[in-house]
Amino acid sequence: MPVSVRFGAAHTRYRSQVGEFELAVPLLAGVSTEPLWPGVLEAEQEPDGTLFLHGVEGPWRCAVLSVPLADSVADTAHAAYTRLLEAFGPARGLRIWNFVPAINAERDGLENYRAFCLGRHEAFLAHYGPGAERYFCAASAVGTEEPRLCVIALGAELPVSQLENPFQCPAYAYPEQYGPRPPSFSRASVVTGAEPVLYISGTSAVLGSASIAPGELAGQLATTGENLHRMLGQAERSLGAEAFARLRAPECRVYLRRAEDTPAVLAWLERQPWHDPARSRVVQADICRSELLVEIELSWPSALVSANAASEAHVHGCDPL
Ligand code: 3EB
Repeated sequence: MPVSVRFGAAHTRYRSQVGEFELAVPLLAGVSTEPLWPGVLEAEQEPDGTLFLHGVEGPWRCAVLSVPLADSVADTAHAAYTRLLEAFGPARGLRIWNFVPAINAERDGLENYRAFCLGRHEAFLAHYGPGAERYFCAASAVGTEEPRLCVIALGAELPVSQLENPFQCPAYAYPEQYGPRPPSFSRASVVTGAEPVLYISGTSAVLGSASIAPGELAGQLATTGENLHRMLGQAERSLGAEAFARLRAPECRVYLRRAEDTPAVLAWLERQPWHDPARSRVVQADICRSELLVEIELSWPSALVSANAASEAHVHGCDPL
């Protein structure tokens, strides 16, 4: 059974009978679910409260870890990423969604997001060694009220291209003022093919490495829109104009710090050329930098979420569409 993410649950849980991974992230507007995975995910509930889901469909990989917070967010992130990277083996990262507990709160003088970045970065370095940034993929990192770190990861045993935004400093090269270790992600990941897969990372009002229009929604939406536009341009270059033109409307997820900004965001979304209300949701989550109010991601998982349908068609002797 295909698996979707569902927003608006009271706490994190996997409902295998309906194929839904529920997140305790409030839904503010739009569609409550989003397709994640074409097939079955095996679920393991461990004695310490860890929930581990994993699946393989052809070249595609999925691993989900929801872990109770250990002594430090850095250690929790390090352990979770070490496990995920091991689970993926030779598969490349394609898209990682992170939900970090109390993301802007400080513990022992370090903001939880920065502690998360520290643990994540050390785990990537330990796994891949120098040059690990070539393995960073599209990602997002936002807050959650639950005292659990949740990491949802997709990978592929295929060539995955990682794209950057020429108007943004690569996150792995952010200066130290943003934390002791930089964020480990690329601005977009692409798998080319008859049906391409494309994930544009959580995108915010960041130019170079600086936050634009701190605390001001309209200004942040304008810059975020420009960054998304540039990433669409990068994706078009990577896929080629023809394949890019054939992409259907993307899944859109908006993370919003303040619920009261929902009407303004919905009005803005309606003006975006890529916007499809049937594939769009706005959720409440704190953003990794405390001055940021909004983060927006676009996903074209089509080949991935239809992989099962295609392989079933194959088994029954008809050509996949
Ligand atoms: C930024 O551009 C905004 O730490 O994985 C966006 C996407 C952001 C992913 C992450 C952080 C992450 O730096 C924040």
